[in-house]
Amino acid sequence: MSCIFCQIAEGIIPATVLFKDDKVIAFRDIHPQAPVHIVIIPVKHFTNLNDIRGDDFALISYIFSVATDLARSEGIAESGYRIAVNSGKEGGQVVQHLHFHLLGGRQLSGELG
Ligand code: D5M
Repeated sequence: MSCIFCQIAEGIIPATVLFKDDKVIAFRDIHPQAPVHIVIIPVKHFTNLNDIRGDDFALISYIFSVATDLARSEGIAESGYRIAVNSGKEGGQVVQHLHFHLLGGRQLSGELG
């Protein structure tokens, strides 16, 4: 198994895990870009958003519910936060396992590109 995030989901590579169930795992980003920087992934391997079809969109909705719960538990819900997905090469995706970034705890720039 070469996918680093699959290995985190399997517990082979250590991570600071904040949430885990049979569908989703959330852990602290190893190179945080903000005081709160959490990576949220589906346990099932999808390379990026292009792999999401039909029933899988329910899983994306669930990931958003996990993310907003984490924003509350991390204390950034009221001050504000960003949920971002880099999908594909020009989207800036480095790790080829679909993931969502939850960022907050500082004033984020308006610049998305
Ligand atoms: O972002 C990939 C993100 O994954 C990047 O912010 C670093 C993070 N990362 C990479 N390896 C690890 C491990 N082992 N633990 C925690 N976080 C990790 P992308 O959207 O692909 O550019």
